[in-house]
Amino acid sequence: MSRRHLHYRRPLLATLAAFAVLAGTAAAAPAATPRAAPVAATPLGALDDTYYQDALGKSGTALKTALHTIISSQTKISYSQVWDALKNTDEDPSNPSNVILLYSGRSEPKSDNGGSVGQWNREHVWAKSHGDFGTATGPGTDIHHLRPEDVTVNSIRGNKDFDNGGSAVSGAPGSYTDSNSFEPRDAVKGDVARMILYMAVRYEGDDAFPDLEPNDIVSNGSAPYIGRLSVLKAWSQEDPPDSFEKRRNDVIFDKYQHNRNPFVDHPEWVESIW
Ligand SMILES: [Ca+2]
Ligand SMILES: [Ca+2]
Repeated sequence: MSRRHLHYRRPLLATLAAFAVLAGTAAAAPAATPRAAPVAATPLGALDDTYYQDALGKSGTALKTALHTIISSQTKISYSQVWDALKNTDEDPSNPSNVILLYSGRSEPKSDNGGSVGQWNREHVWAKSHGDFGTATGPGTDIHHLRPEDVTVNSIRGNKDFDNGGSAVSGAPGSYTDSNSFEPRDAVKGDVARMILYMAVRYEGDDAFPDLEPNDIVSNGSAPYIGRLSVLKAWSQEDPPDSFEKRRNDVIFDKYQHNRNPFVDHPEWVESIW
């Protein structure tokens, strides 16, 4: 029995599933440790046997297609409901009155949301102009890629693609930007990559919204693409999912959208698809 199996009460089915997974090839990632406002983390083995059962054993396009079907089954929330959801998903584990701002890394009172300088607002990590999906219920309200951010820093990131390099960003230590790209601080580089790649799999053009895809350029403008894929893949490797990111995925799954970011659960699927 690996150590992670000692941390959680498991339903019988999940316990049985764990043996199947241990006998198989699934990577046994360490389970997330619930922090503030804990949710019962779902053991990866149980997820593999249930949520991901139609994806296991697949790779490349077949894996992407299977994951698209799985994660497209979801509850959708409105743009106004996003405020309250982010106050839970991005809660500061050291201070339940605050949220952590994605690029700034600052702990900011939950109540200080709004549009004024010094407040936090709703950052679309997949910039909403890339595909021009706006804030109608859909990709523009999908909290898998919506994060609290300082109003001014959010504006500096704007709709830039992601890439390494540039000048230091005031108010976001460790972040850099130039005329056409933005580099987030190291601690969230992988988070950003996995959010972008979630969006690419979730939105395939079979609903009222565009087919979002990563590519390897910057200056994508309003095209439904975000770059640079080679950099995002490196970021995902350099910054694997931590307990904050895993808890966030669990909270979205348990309380809001009831779908998951597969790349938080199985980061190795990034390389399998791209
Ligand atoms: Ca991270
Ligand atoms: Ca897509």
